[in-house]
Amino acid sequence: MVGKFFRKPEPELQDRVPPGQHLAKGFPVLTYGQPPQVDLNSWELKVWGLATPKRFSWSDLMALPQSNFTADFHCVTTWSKLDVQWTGVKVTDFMQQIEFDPGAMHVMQHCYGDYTTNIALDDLLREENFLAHSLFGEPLPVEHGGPLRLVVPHLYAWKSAKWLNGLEFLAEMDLGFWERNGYHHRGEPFAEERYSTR
Ligand SMILES: Nc1nc2c(c(=O)[nH]1)N[C@H]1C(S)=C(S)[C@@H](COP(=O)(O)O)O[C@H]1N2
Ligand SMILES: [Mo]
Repeated sequence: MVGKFFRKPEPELQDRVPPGQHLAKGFPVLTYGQPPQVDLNSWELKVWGLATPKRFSWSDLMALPQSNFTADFHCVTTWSKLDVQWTGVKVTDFMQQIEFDPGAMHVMQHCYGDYTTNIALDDLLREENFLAHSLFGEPLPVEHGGPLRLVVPHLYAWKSAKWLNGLEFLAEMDLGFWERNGYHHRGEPFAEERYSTR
């Protein structure tokens, strides 16, 4: 589909656009259900499971090293957006605060509004991943996951939980919301891991 909402990538960008994807015009919003409204005073990010339990308040999070990120964003419904600019905390910097068990291999992302998505610990710990609170220099709009979302650029965007509220460390893979509803457990866009093969 090319037209009002999509365009074909320029040849020099083609290797950044995974197979079966088109470039979106603008930045579409993809949410299952209603976006939750979360007040910064009561906001928290919790860690539990195979890790020392911990709760981060908004000021705890803002006290961590802050970085700018430019990343490509690929939704499994076939739109991609290149060079999205975000500000937030590198996952590897955040993880300096976390003590997880050697047996932890997977993580369930939990959100305000009950969305979940699973990720392998190795996929979470990559250098390019981050927790974002700003988008193109403005506070992250609610519809894009504000106050805080995870961004995992190397996987389809359903793995980038909006309104992130918890990280549960697990020994075994468990399936999140879309993964239980037919989507691939990992979701690597260049391998077109769209649907579950099981
Ligand atoms: N909490 C939550 N996170 C979510 C979703 C959702 O419905 N709820 N949708 C996912 C999907 S399918 C995509 S493509 C991206 C969309 O992010 P955007 O709305 O900022 O474009 O968020 C992901 N994270
Ligand atoms: Mo998506």
